[in-house]
Amino acid sequence: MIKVLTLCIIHQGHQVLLGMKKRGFGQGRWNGFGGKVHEGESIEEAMKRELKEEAGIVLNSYEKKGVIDFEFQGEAQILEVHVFKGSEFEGEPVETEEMKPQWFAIGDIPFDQMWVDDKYWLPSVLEGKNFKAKFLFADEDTLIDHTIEWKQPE
Ligand code: 8OG
Repeated sequence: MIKVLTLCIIHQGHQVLLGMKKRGFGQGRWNGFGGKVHEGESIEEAMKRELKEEAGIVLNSYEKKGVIDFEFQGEAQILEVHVFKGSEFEGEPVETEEMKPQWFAIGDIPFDQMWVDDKYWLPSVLEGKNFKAKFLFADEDTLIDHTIEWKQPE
């Protein structure tokens, strides 16, 4: 079974906007904004809806950067996460029930308080690369294997 999710990292100049996840899957970690794609919704619609719900902002410009398949050993479900990089938006990021937003300088991204896979792909995505990746986890803190294919932006 494949579960389709979105993830959007807002990147402006030398800064990125991340949110501290306050509940649910990934709680206690900094991450981009995103979540499950609902039935009848496109992936891009879901990505924008999640940014509004989780950070209170309306996204005006973005690019698709890649897709990551996450597998947890012993589990049949694959999480297919569609990754976007956003730039222009309307509104001020606000804390919501799910996320507490904060700007980080690119050199100060808190990788040790993020999903362990992020350090493998996020720096290159911020430099402009596109990609497709697979990560196999033993549990939420332990990565067993991964492959990353880098692509030229279309
Ligand atoms: O709806 P929910 O909050 O459960 O969505 C999970 C969010 O977390 C969604 O935006 C996808 C994202 N996500 C994973 N795994 C990983 C990961 O390993 N790294 C990052 N950066 N985000 C992830 O589900």
